[in-house]
Amino acid sequence: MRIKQTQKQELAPLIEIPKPLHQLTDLEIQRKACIGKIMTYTLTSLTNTFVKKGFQWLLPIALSQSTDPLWPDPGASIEKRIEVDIYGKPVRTTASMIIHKLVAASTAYPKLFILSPNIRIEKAERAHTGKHIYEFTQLDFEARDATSKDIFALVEDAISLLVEGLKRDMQDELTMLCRCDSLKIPKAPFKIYDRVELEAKYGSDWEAGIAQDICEPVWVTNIPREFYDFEDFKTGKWDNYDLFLPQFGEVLSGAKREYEYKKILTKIECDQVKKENYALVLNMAKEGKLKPTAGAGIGMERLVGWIAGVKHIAECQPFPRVPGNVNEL
Ligand code: ASN
Repeated sequence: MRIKQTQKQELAPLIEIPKPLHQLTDLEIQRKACIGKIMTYTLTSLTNTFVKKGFQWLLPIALSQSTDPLWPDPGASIEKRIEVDIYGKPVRTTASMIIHKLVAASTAYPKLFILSPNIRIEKAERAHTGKHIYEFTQLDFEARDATSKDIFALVEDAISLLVEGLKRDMQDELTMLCRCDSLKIPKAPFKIYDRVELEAKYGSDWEAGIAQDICEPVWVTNIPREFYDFEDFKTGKWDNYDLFLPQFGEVLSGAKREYEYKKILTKIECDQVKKENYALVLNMAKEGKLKPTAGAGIGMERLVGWIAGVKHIAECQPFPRVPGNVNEL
């Protein structure tokens, strides 16, 4: 069963907008430096974990004919999609590298990850939610023949190792950020909720509900959204997942992927997404060259925001990208 999504209204709590670097006081610069060190540690730890587990590190791209449609998506709030012409062809700025991941994981890179800048021009009314920025970085990864369970285990391991390391090696920084005691090493396996049970409990704004109620990371599965996530047409269940963090909500989204031509075509048509933007993936699927994969992307600013206990995730950016706020840098 396919569900038509509509965009959600949001009641945003007023969270102060982080200032650009040149306006910070001495104390604020110290805090910014601590968050920067936590970001460096986090990037090092996660990329080491992926490399050790046999993932290839790919470099990101910024302009492409095909990018993530970000539709239908229960959390969508895209004000503008950036499209420019180069060499007489239209290209879009990267919304996520999901399409590239599917092709790469099906061909030369069976296990891959990319630190990928994603541009999503969120509505300006999201400036004060504390969890939206219009440019962010994902650690986006994909593995051929992996299942959702494999991805859960991989992510749980990576995050537990990271927090364990931070608590061992970054005590001064965590103390300065008042997170030394409150940051706990999450216990694997993380709890798993079905989106249907959360809707029954919290209603349509289940994402905010669960983020407020949890004290540690939890999985949410079965979320109707973009065509590339696997959907069982018989049961209407989606084999996909989000990882939710206290306060910040979704820090990771991913799925087992569709790879069968007919299913992908049906879903693209039903979503009214432009078929011509996904011709390459459709052709590969038609020729049986698209392989079963699973993967996800971790939002680095939200992850570090949770670790550092920030109010607004733009505090984790050297050059804040707050919706509606364009700075010189
Ligand atoms: N990175 C996500 C995934 O792997 C896609 C996204 O960010 N929209 O499913």
